[in-house]
Amino acid sequence: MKIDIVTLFPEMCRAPLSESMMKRAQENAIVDLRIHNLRDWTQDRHRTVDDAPFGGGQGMVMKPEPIFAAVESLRSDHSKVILMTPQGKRFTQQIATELAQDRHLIVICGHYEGIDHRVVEHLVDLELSIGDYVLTNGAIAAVVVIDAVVRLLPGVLGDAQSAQDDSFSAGLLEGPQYTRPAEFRDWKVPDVLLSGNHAEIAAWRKEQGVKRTRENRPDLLEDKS
Ligand code: 5OB
Repeated sequence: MKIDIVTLFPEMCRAPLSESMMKRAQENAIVDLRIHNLRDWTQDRHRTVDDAPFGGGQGMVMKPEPIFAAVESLRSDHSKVILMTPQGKRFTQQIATELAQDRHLIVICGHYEGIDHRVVEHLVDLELSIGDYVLTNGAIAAVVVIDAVVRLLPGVLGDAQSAQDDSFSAGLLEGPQYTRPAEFRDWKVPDVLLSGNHAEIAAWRKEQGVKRTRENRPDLLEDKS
């Protein structure tokens, strides 16, 4: 998969996308990731990327010209153009799975005040938000989406099964995990996990997953009668 990120803050994306699985995916040529500075597509001496809003109001709006120039220079006929914006559709594991099927993603990161709407109407295929909170700009949101998509690409995860079993893929949260030592500061690991009874362990984990989901994420249980 090819991924182009277009941002005003390339350094905000660089480090998190250069570590761990993202690093290996690039070294193994599973993903070809490029991070671009939107200012490279400006034409004026000041490299202007934003301007005051028509109709008045606070803040600045990102100008359309550099964004159109960037996407038009990067895209081919199988590109999906994504805009990171708080007004977008909420990003989910389902959407990550769908995006993992694409050949080329172009991810545009706006700043929080907004973007000329002609970009949304005439250039963008999909507007994505990562959740209901304010961020200073879309670069960190883009990193979240790219991390979630790239780990699903064939050959990125060591264990093919682990993508399947994760929280959200299963529709429930995972239960608690423990490792050595079996006793730490008087707190013991639940006996069942040391029992060697795999059926009982599986049942316990399922039950704990349901309990945790009910406590922390009741919304995940709601449509399931
Ligand atoms: N807040 N998702 C939640 C977002 C966001 C802010 C963004 C982009 C995606 O840009 C300011």
